[in-house]
Amino acid sequence: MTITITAFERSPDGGKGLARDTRVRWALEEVGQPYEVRLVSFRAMKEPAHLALHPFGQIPTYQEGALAIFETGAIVFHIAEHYPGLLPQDADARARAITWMFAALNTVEPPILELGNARLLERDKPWYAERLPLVEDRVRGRLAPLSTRLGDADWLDGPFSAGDLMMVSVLLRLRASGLLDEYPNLAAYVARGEARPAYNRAFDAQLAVNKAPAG
Ligand SMILES: N[C@@H](CCC(=O)N[C@@H](CS)C(=O)NCC(=O)O)C(=O)O
Repeated sequence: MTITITAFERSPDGGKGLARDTRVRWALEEVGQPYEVRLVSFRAMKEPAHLALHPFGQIPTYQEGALAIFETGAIVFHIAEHYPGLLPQDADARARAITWMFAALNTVEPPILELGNARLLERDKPWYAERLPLVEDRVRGRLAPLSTRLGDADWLDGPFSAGDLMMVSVLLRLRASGLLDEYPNLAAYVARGEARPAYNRAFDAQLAVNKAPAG
């Protein structure tokens, strides 16, 4: 069955790979599943046809036969459950890998998004300079324990899993802030993720969309 995902017609990051279709592309590349991409404009994302797929009018979505789902956590979990390569066979190890997916999305990503929003949307506010260090410290509050837990391991719990895919994807959003470099083992962890051939294929595919002449 053909897998179709949606992605921005033009990503606001210009192809840096931070739009969330990259995580889904990466998961599909890791498990070796071909997929098609339907590009959507910001306007189309808010129209009924897309809202039927994604109630919040966002990307990515995922369709496979009669199935239509949204939310990158649910999509990557679905891929990992249905195709081998992203979750261990052992039930306990599998539960721990899933735990890391949730930790990435639910515990680590929120303060990172808050920082991104502050840097992008609040720069002109009179309280920006005063607030920024507070927001950065909330990110450090997640990075420090993550760094301690990772230690000198390559991945969070044994072999690379969907948990690492999600955690690396979330941490990549920090690059512009410089905060990641305060934790050399996390910076190396992210670099290991980025060095995976599947990540590179996913990154190149989204870049090709964003570098294509506007049409
Ligand atoms: N929690 C959602 C977040 C989806 C999301 O924020 N998508 C962004 C692109 S990365 C989007 O569509 N933004 C446009 C908008 O919200 O109007 C997920 O993980 O899929």
